[in-house]
Amino acid sequence: MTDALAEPRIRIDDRLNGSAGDEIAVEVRDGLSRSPLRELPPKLFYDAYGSELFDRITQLPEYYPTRCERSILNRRAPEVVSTTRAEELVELGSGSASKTRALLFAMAGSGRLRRYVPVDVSAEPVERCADELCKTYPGLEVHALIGDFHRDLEHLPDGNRRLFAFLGGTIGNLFPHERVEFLGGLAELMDPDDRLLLGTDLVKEVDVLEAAYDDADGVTAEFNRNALRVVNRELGADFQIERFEHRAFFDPDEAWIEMRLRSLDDVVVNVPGAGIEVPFDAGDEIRTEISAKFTPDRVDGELAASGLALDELWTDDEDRFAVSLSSVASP
Ligand code: SAH
Ligand code: AVI
Repeated sequence: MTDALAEPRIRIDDRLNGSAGDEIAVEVRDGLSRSPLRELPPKLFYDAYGSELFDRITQLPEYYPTRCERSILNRRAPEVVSTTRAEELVELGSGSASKTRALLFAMAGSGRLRRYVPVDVSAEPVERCADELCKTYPGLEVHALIGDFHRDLEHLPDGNRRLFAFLGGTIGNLFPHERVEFLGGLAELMDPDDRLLLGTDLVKEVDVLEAAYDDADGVTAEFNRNALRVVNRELGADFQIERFEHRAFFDPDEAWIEMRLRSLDDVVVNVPGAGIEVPFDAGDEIRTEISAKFTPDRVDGELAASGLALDELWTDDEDRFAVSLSSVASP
């Protein structure tokens, strides 16, 4: 179902359109029935409140990824735009698109900026930034896709010389098999003139990594518990949110951060909308997110395994974060 805001250059294609609840019910039932470790999908963090919390996280002193990626994009945007000659920016998991502005600014400067296509499950930040961007760039069209990037990319509008951007390290929130499937699907969608700009967080000292996911002000803890708040609201569950403790640790074998919620009590949680009752012993945990950390070689390898060829890879001054540019590999 397609919908338009007051501004005629903005088009919002809402693929969730009321169906999000049914899908969440299936995902929550599967995830909370898993043994030995229960699981919830990380997209549950991002209702309007969770998206606001994420924006607060990006400003925390401990959370380096946003600052590092922004420094790379600010420095490299002109080069990205001149080498790709992109006319259209398709951004997956765009959120409030704060770092994307450098790319749009450079595209506008080249005289080629035509359309911005943000894709996100969270409608509020996307609608807000569509309005702002149309005011900033008078000729820009915004075609937003509100949906799940695992499922809804077939609804992307056709386009020419598209720059796909998947920033923030969000690719690391996918499990390895999901990453290859996701990037492979993207490679199939891409034309030879399209490019993928991918942000990946890099492996580094464990204390730096763990502090980024367990900040002193407890914003990340609140963000993590928000998944339970969403399950309570969407599925009528009775999680006592404050009785679940935030945990974040680096797993060196998997090279990922895991975020979990640990029950402080023996309790049975009812989730009527998913048709389940979930028993917890005190100390039992739910995994809510992985956030994989890469090496440049691993980025190259995963792109190649997905049918993409690495053209460039840039890091920030401290080598904490990488942004790569790739294209569809020739057969
Ligand atoms: N790109 C931004 C935001 C990253 S936060 C940045 O770099 O700062 C991750 C974003 O992905 C959120 O806006 C969230 O709503 C969105 N997201 C998470 N899972 C998603 C999914 N399965 N499909 C679509 N969007 C998703
Ligand atoms: C969106 N994603 C890349 C963030 C990350 O760092 O994995 C989500 C996040 N989780 C905790 N803090 C931020």
